[in-house]
Amino acid sequence: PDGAHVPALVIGTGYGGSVTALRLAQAGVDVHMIEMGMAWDTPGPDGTIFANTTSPDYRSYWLRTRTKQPLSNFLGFPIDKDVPLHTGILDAEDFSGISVYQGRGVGGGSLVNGGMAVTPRRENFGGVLPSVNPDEMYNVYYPRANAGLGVTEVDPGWWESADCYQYARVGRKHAERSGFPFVFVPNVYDWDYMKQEQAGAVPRSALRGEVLYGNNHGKKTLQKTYLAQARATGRVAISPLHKVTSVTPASGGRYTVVIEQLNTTGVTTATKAVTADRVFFAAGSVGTSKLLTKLKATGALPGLNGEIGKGWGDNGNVMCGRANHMWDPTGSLQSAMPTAGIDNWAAGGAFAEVAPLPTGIETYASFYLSITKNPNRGQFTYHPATGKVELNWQTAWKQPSINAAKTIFDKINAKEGTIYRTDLFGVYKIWGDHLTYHPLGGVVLNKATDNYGRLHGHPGLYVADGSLIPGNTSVNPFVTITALAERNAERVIAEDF
Ligand code: FAE
Repeated sequence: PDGAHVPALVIGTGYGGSVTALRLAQAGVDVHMIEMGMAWDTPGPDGTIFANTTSPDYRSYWLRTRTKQPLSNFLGFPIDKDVPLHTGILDAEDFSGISVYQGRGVGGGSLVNGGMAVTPRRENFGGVLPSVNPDEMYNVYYPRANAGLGVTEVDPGWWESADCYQYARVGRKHAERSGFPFVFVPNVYDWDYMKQEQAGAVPRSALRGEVLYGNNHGKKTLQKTYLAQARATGRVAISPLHKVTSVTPASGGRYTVVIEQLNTTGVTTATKAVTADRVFFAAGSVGTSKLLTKLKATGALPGLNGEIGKGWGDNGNVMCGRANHMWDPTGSLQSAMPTAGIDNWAAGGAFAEVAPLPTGIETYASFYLSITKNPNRGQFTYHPATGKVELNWQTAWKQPSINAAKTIFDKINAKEGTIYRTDLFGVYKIWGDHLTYHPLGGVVLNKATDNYGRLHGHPGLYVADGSLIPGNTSVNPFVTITALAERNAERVIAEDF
């Protein structure tokens, strides 16, 4: 309520926020989490909490009146459609040269993501978080994060014969015929549940294409892992549909936090101010960067340093599809949870996830999301005339990513005698270079903060999310975000509380 005081306030309920809240609560600290998105705990009129990927509705998008599907076209036809304005689950946030997809709601990105839970290869870690000791990460914090998230591997014997992974087996065959290492990647999906989906014994979720707009069963989101544990301590409260707009110093070393309460059409219905002894920014790379860039530029937090807003990257995301021959069908039943990738990081700077294309029909298409070594970095800046924070990314900055992805797919196409699909992102457009699923950086560790996420210039303010990671993780990012949050929380609790 307005005027309240809390010992620790956490902005955002994604990976960084959930880890921080749990560890603080276990140390005896009362925590209040503020989340701009919805709770996602109540079924809609169709009896399910989340909408299906093939039939987006009012639940699917964050305050848009038309869907913005990552694959905008199929066989040349645009597939987007009108939807009612609603505080839905997937935000396609448009900046000048890029759309940044993010999860909105209690659980953050864990609500909408593919569940791929990948620890970077140790030899690449120096390029991911150069100021962090790899020994402590690989011995302590990566294992702790994987355990907390419920990460497991698919049963390879089942995978070899499951209809829903035919697309992945085709991906393996083509990778191996061109000499690329094909690697299984762990996931947070409940594989026993998926086996029962395949057998027809339970309601389908991953096998109904559920991913982008939420999974009704099977996926271990943060709601089922870290946040469930945090709630069980009795010390963590969560306020959904509340958005933090300002944090300023108050007397006694405390901070005043201004929070807007939203209704489900995004209108502010109340504005509240609370005080907090400590504030943890865990609003995601974009959310935290936007807040801190504005608070620095407007003088609300004058002690922040010149690194705020810098070092933002897209994890080198780029998508493409390939058209297979008729003898390589990828299956009309496709699990929405990916299990594998093609690792050409060392030789070509690309790690390509063999991704599902769960349309429900045979497409003869192989679809890939590549994570690439892209050196380009954007910066957030505040524009006083509009009151908005902008990002200076340019679409052309994806060219290094396209080049890296081509080291894999040009070779596969040459070997197989196949071509790229040109109908998935527009008309005659091969590369999905207009988006990222993996925003990283903007408040980089050991630059804008100390080496444990403490913001410079304002004791008691911390950053705990993907904004700490300088733009690339070489693989899918959430395990690294979780492990870094575990590391930083342990240090901060031991030294500052
Ligand atoms: P995040 O999870 O984004 O949480 C931030 C939270 O803060 C959100 O719930 C926001 O609504 C909330 N928030 C923002 N601003 C405010 C504010 N002002 N006041 C209150 N609340 C606020 O941050 N990663 C993988 O590793 N594997 C995958 O398979 C994978 N697939 C993905 C698929 C899709 C479609 C998308 C969009 C992402 C995917 N990711 C994947 C990325 C992953 O979900 C993302 O890196 C993490 O969720 C980022 O975690 P953070 O804690 O930084």
